[in-house]
Amino acid sequence: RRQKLLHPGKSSYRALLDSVTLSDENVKFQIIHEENKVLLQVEICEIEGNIFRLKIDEASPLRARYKVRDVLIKEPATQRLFISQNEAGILVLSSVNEDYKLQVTANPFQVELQSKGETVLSMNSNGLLYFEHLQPPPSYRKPTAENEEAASDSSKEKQEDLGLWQEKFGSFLDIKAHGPSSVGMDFSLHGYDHVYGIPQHTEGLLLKNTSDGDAYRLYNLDIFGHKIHDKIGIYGSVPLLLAHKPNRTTGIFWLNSSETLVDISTKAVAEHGLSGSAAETAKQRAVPLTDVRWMSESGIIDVFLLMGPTAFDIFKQFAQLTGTQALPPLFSLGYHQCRWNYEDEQDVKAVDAGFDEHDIPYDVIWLDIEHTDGKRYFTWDKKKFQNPRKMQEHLRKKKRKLVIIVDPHIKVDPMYTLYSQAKDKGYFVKDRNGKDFEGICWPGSSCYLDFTNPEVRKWYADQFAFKTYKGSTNILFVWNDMNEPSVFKGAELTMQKDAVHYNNWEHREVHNLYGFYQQMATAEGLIKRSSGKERPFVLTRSFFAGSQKYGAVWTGDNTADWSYLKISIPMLLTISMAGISFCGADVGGFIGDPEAELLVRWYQAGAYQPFFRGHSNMESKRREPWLFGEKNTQIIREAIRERYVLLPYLYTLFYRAHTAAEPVMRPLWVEFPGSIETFGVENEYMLGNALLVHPVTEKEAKAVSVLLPGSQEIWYDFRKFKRMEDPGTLKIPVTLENIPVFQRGGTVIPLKTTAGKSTEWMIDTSYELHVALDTEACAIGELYIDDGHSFQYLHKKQFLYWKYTFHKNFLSSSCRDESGQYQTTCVVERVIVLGFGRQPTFVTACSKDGKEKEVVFTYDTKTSALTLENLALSVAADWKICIN
Ligand code: MIG
Repeated sequence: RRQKLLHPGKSSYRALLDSVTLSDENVKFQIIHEENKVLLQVEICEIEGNIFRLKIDEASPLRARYKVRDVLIKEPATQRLFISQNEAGILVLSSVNEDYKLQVTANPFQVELQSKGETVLSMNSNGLLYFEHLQPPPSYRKPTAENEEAASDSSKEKQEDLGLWQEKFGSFLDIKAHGPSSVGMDFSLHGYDHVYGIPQHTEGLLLKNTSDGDAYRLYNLDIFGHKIHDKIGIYGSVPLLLAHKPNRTTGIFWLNSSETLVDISTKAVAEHGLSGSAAETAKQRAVPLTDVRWMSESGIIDVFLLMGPTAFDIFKQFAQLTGTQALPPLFSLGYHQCRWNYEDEQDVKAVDAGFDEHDIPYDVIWLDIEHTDGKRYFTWDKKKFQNPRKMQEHLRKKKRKLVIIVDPHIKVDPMYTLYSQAKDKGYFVKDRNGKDFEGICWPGSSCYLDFTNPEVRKWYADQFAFKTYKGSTNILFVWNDMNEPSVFKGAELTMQKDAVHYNNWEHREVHNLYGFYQQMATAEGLIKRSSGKERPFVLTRSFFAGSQKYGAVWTGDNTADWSYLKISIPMLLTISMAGISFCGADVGGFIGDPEAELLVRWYQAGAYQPFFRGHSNMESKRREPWLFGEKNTQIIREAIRERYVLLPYLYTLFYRAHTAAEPVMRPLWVEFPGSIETFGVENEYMLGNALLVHPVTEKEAKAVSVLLPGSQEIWYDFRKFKRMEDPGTLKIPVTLENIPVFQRGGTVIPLKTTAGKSTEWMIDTSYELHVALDTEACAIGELYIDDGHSFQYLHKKQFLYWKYTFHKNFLSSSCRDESGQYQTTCVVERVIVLGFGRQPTFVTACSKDGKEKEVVFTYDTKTSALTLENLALSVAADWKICIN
C-alpha cells in the first residue's frame, strides 16, 4: 500500500558520483534521497558467466537489515569492472571483454545495462526505487500489544492505515517490532513482451499484465482448494523472472525472502532514432517494452541480472548461483502411489499386491499423517502399524520403497521426546513476547521448529538416524508437508510475521525460506543416516530458489477437475524454468473424485512429467488404478508401463539437469527460441529436446490441435513411428488409449525393451534405441547409467555416459565421458530407425575389436521404420552398425 503511493515519474534518488570506489570485486557509490536525505549504498558487480549483481542497502542502518543466506551455493566469483566514464553526471562501467556496459545516470538515479550497444534492461527508469530506512519507533509507541487500541491523533491513525508501525489483519495484530522496512524497484525490459517465471501461481505460462488487477504475489501459503487463474501466492516461491524475444533471453533474480509482489506491464513504445532526424522519426516503429516492478516487505535490494543470451544460459546462470537439481534416486522416477491415508499394514500390503495382481509397475507406496501416533512425526500408530519394520521388509522383497510424511509442526506434549528436547534446547520459533510460538495444526497445539537455525537443522537431521527413528529402515524416504508453514487459525493460515527466529530475525524476513530449510535439513538427515552413501528422496510442498538441491516439489492440493489438469502443465513448466526440474502435480487431482476419463487422462499426462504420483484426499473415494473397470485399468497400465520403458531417457535428462542445469520438462519456446508461435504454448511441452508431449485435457476429446514447431524439423509419431506431415499446427485424432507424443527428427531416445514390476526389477532389462532421422538423415542422443541410488557416480566416477550418433547409414555408440566407468552386463537389444528412406540389403554390427556380425532386420515400407533385432551390443562398449 505504501509503495503503491509512489507512481512512475522522476525518482527522488540522486547518485553521488564523487563517492565512487572501485575494487577487484565491485563498484560502490552512494545515492541520496532528495527529501529525507537518507544515504543508500549501491554495490554493482559482474559475476563470471554474464551475470550482474546490484545491491542496495542503507549506508548506515540503525541495525543490520536481513540478507538472505544459504540460498546462494557460494559467494559468486566476481570479475573486475572498468570505469570508462565518470563525468557530466554519468558513470559508465564496462566489463572486461567490453561486451557489456552499465550506464549509471546520477540525476535522477538510473542504471541501464547494454550488451554490445543494445539496451537490454534499465533500472529505476520509472522512478520506483523505494527504500524505507529503519527508524527509531515514534514516541507514542512501545512495541507491545497492549497499546494497540491507543490510537489518538490523526497523523498516527494515518500511519497505522498504512501499516507503518503495526498492522491489523482480521483479528491479528502484527506489531512490526522494527517498523517499516520495505524495498522495491522497477526494471524495464527493452524489446520484450513475453515474460515467464516467478512460481508458484495457478496461472498460465506467460505472465500477464497486472495493471488492472492483482500483482503476482510471492508469499508461501497453504491454500486448500485454491482457485485457478489466480495471482495469490501458494505453497512455494522462486523470485526468478525470465524475459524472452527471438534473439535473446534475460533473467531477473530478486533475492529476497519476505513477502514480495511483482507488477508487470507490457506496452509498445516508439523506438528512438539516434539522430532524431525527420527521416529517422518517420521510420520509428513500435517496439515492445515490459516493466517489472518488484516490491518486498523487508530485507535489502539484492538482484542478479542474468544476461543469457539464451534460455539455456539463463538456466546455467541461475544454477551457478543457487545450485542444480539433485540427481534423484532412480526409484523416485518410477510411479508413486499415495493416499490420505493408507490405513494400516494390511492396507499397505493389499494395495501393494494389487499392483502385482493387475500387472502395473510401481515403486513407492506412501503413508500420510494418519500413520503416526497422534500426529507425532517420527512415531507410528501402534495399532495400525504394529510392525513397521516387517512391513518394510515385505516391501523391500518386492523391490519397492516407502515414503512417510514428516511435517514441521511439533505437538505440544511434554511426553513426546521430540517436543521436550526441542523445547529444552530452545529450538522452536518464538512469538513476539519471547515464548515458544504456539499455533494449531494437525496434532492440536503445536510449536514450530526453527529450521533457519543451523543447529536445529543438524539436530533435526539426526532424528532420521535409524536408531533414533524407531521403525525406519533404508527403504523409507520422506515427504515434508505443511511447511509454508501452515498454521490453522493463523493470519492467512500461516505464522505471524512478528514471530521471532534465530538471531532475532522476524518471521517476515525469512517466511518464504521456511520450507526450503526444512527440506534441506531432511535431505541432510537421509544422507547422514547412510553415512553419506545414499541419495535422499524428499518431497516438499513449500520451496524457494535453490530447493532443487534437496529433492522434489509438487503443486499441492489441486482438484479433480479438467481445468486443474490443464493448468498443471504451465504450472510445472514455470517451476521447471525456475530451476526445479523434479516437480509434479497430484495425478487424479487431490480434492474430489475424478471421473474415470479424467483419471485416465491424468495418468497419461503424469507418465510424461518429472514427478509421477497418484494421490487423493481423505474424503475422496479410493482410486487405485484398477478400480475403474477393466478397460480403464488396461489404459492406465499402459500409461504407467510407457513411463517405465522411458526411464533411461528420463534418467539421462535428470543427469543433464544435475550437471548442466537443463530443465527436464521445458516449454516449446526454450527449444524453438526463434519461433514466435511457440512463445505462448502451454498445452504441450518438450520432455528433453527429443519428445513433444500434448496431454489431452478436454473431456471426450476426439481430436487435439498440436503445434509441431520448427520449419526445418521432422516429427514422428512416438508409438507408430510414422513421419508426420509437414510441421505446423495439425489436427490429431485421439482415442482414450493414449495422448499424442512425438519424437523430433535428429534425436536418439534410449528406452528399456519392457517394463518390470518396479525400477529395481528392471536393472538388467535390455535397452532399445529410437533413432529419429532429421532432414539430413542424421541423429544424436545419449544414455546415462549408474547404480541408481548411491553417490558413487560422484565420488568414484562409477557411471556410464554414452552417446549415439547416426550419420551416413552408420549408427555408432561411443563414450561421451571417458572419466566414468560402471560394471553392467546390459545390452542394447533393439534399434528402430525412424524415417529410413529405403529397404536395406544387409546390416552388420561391428565391435571395437573388429568382430562383425550380421543383423536381423525388418523394414516397414508404410512408415519407413527400420527395426534391427537381437543385437546384444553392450551398453558399455564402442560399436557401430552399418546399414547397406
Ligand atoms: O491440508 O497430510 O497437500 O497432500 O495429503 C491437508 C494431509 C494436509 C496437505 C497436502 C496433502 C496431504 C494432506 N495435507
